[in-house]
Amino acid sequence: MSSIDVVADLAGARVGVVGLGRTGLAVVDVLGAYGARVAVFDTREEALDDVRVGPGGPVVSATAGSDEAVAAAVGEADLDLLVVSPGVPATGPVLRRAEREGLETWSEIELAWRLQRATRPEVPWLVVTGTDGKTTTVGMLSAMMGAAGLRAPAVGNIGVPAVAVVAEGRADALAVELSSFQLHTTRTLSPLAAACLNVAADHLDWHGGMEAYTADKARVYARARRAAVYNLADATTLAMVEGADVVEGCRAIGFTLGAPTPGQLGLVADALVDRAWYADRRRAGRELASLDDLAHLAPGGRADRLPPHLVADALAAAALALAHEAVEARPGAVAEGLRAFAPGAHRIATVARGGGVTWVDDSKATNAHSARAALSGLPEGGCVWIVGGDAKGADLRPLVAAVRTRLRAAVVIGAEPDRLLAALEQEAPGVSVVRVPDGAPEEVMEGAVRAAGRLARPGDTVMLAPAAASWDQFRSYAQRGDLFAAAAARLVEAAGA
Ligand code: UMA
Repeated sequence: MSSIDVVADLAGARVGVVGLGRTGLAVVDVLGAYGARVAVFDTREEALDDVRVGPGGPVVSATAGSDEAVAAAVGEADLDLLVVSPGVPATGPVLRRAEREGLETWSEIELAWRLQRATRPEVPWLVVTGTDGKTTTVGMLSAMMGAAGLRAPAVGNIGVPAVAVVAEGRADALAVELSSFQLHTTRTLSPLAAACLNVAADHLDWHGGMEAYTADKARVYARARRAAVYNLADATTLAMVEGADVVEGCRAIGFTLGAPTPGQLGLVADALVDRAWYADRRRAGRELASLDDLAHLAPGGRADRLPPHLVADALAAAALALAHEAVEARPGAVAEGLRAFAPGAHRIATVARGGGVTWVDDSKATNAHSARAALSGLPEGGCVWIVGGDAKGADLRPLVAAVRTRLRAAVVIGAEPDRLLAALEQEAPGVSVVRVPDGAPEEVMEGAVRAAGRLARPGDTVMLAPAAASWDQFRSYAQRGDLFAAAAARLVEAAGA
């Protein structure tokens, strides 16, 4: 087994790729372009259909089998390097076997970073992790850098493998969303600026526990060069920064929904204010943007209904973006970027309005934290909440208790709703609850939307924020959101007619 340090060593090297999803297929392409001989592995037989094995291509062998079979095959393949997809668990047989064999193991992010260093080292990475809000923050960050004239695509866990974008070689900077999965096997990344937005229990089975999950999130700050951005409302993120091995001169910058002190970005009345990068920060702050620049992201387009977490995301994105000299030279890019930022589909997206009722799709709220964040911006008693699905074993009582004052009513979906119904009965007595019978995806959502339409009063918001994965009744959270939007639009149209 030879050792692989730099991308140049890839020519002729034997590299294993585990997982042939979006990440693995992009990795195979890049490895092929650098002359590696690739052995691919997947637990799904059908996944192998997506690669061509044999002479003329980089893939020299393909193996499918159980986790254990894949681990054994990896161990016996005489590899120089292994690149694992994010889904391959830290505690599973593949990574354990690789460790036992002393096999160098990288995430796709590690490969992309090494490729970046080898090809265009001047291109900085600005990176974001956290349990919630990272996709929004990365989108805002990318938009801010774009407004400053940079080609700075949003890549990573957001759905675009970084390695493919680096291989294209056209970006000036990258706004990179990193999951804890990706960070686990990322080893030399040295970002210009890094943030962990918050930490709450998630993916504990993948990591093997909360401590391991937090430790992997903390890796985001390693070797940060200019800024390590943390959340004043989440002490864990500050502790991560304090414990991080950053490059000398790297600054710790906090963000807060309160008034900022020197070294922080925060909120003063309705202004997003910088007292971290601003030269005169000891005496004063500078206004970067106002809540109006975010109003298009609020239910019904109203700045007074902005969920607080979106403001926090915007402050974090600004703290990161200003680490780049092009944004620092043009701080107006922060407000401009926020105005230009369009959230991804199914994230607090207003999909219909009629009869004074606003219909909001936050199907992306697949856990309690994001559902709570979505509802927190709504006025008291004004929300008809469509909730439920595969809660992944989570206890939803604390969520129900936290949002009950917002609720007019709850419409419960999900194949096995008993625990959720009990949580509503216990924590939100007096709130009307309608249960939608199990059925085909279209029937379930049609039933939910009709029920919500009957319960909502003028001025209310109907919010699809399920706090659960969709898999028990829908193909994906995207399908769940699409069906909601379509049914809401039909209902509004029918009522108008
Ligand atoms: N596979 C194995 N063995 C395993 C696990 C998976 O062989 O132990 C195979 C599967 O059979 C499948 C392939 O690997 O063929 C799928 O790989 P993957 O699960 O790593 O998924 P990708 O398609 O490569 O997508 C990944 C991220 N997925 C996960 O982290 C689970 C995507 O994040 C990301 O957008 C994409 O890379 C591009 O970088 C999704 C996600 O759910 C959105 N992320 C989690 C989250 O945000 O909470 C972390």
